Amino acid sequence: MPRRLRDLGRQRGRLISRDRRSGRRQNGGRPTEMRWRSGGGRSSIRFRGRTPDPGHVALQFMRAAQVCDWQQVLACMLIDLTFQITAYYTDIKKRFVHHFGRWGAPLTPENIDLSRNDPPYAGDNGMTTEALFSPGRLGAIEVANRVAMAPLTRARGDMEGIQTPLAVEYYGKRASAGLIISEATNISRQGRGYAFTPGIYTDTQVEAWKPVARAVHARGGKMVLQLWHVGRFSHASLQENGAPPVAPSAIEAGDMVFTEHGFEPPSKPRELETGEIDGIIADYVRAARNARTAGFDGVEIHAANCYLLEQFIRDSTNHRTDRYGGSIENRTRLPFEVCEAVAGAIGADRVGIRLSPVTHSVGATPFDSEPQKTYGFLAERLGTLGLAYLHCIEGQTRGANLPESFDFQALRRSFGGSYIANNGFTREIALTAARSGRADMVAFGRPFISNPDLVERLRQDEPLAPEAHKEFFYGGGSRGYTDWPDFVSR
Ligand code: 8OZ
Repeated sequence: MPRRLRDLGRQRGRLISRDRRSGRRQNGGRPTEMRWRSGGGRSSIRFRGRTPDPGHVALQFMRAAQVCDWQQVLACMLIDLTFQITAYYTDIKKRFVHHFGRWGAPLTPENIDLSRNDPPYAGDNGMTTEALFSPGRLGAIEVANRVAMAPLTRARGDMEGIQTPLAVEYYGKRASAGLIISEATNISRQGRGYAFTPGIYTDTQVEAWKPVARAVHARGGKMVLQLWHVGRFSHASLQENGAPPVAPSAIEAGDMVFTEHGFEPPSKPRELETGEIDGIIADYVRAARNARTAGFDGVEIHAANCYLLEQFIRDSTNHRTDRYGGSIENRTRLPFEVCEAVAGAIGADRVGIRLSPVTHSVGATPFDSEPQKTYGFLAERLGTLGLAYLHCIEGQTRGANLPESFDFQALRRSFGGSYIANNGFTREIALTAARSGRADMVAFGRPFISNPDLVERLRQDEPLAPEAHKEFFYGGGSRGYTDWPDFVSR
């Protein structure tokens, strides 16, 4: 600290920033700790936290004013101001994307999303509303907070695809999530790849879903139904008359599928004829209309985890030569046409889509040869539809998590709309993601199994219940399904 303001010019002091945990100096990025260091190596005022809280800063200056003269205090204020401006400037692009959807969007009144009026960077001090627990909007769906329940297959229905009545209690207890995304739900018998998973293609199935939507709404929650066609990842025993599963190309999947008799290798699929594709799009549209009839707020198109739509996207599983294969435009045509048709049927602002550009699961599926380019193209096209959201599995669902091999923020920018991030988030990472504007919502999966009141636990920083044992994930009854207590009732 220079003794006098005029000494500033003489001393070779500099501002440094260090990472709070490691103590290592940071190059670029926003400082977590700022201090003035003079030639003598003595430091004085420190500001901790990503965005220093103005109250805290003022207090530090007042304390300093008691021991230093006003010139020193003024010097520190100027230095801090420079830091604040620099930090703000670094974030300006993120702020623009937050308020206007995408960087470079024209500044017209229609482009300003007024639902995004919450500050993307809340302070670390808890004085401002924590972004993760603030309300928001995904298209037409208003959400009470930014914690989504990710789709979780629980396989407790019957072989006719009728959802278990226990699902009413199961989903109802989790209604404090800002948005519940249902377990993946078959759009047709042909689209089924797992025993005991529910469907949304018969009237009886729709009736079984109705009390689920009612229970979630009665508790102030929002819920979309995830629409699913597994493509090649199925077994003839799950198909009508033991038919082979369908796929973009007749390439067998790896892994094991879950049939009525346990785990079996997937059956060799047959290649879909071009003329059959309109029928599959119509199945998605019927399923989406049924979901609305059942009372859901919208649908999520499952184009992730190497099921049918992703099998079309990737050149590893799509060797077609018609208009649905070959170029990136052709391979992404089916997911785009599905979204377009479903949006036309129930409104784009009630349709979300889930993608997973860098996962091998399911079916030990090889990546696309150019994931960033292929999925970027798809995201940009989807962006023209005005969908409610893009939901990404950032890395692998089952296996090593390598999100850094793919730029998800670039994908989000290409899409330009609301973004839900998913995969292995902890409370701390989720708070930071919401606060920094990295995601509009964060989807938690497995923690929701054993923590029905996950949102409240995250809000109050209560310890989470240990992850449910795998034996409870799929199949069975209420045990490990509806019997997890809220923390307040323990
Ligand atoms: C786990 C078990 C069965 C299905 C997915 C729908 O991978 C699933 C799923 C997950 O998206």
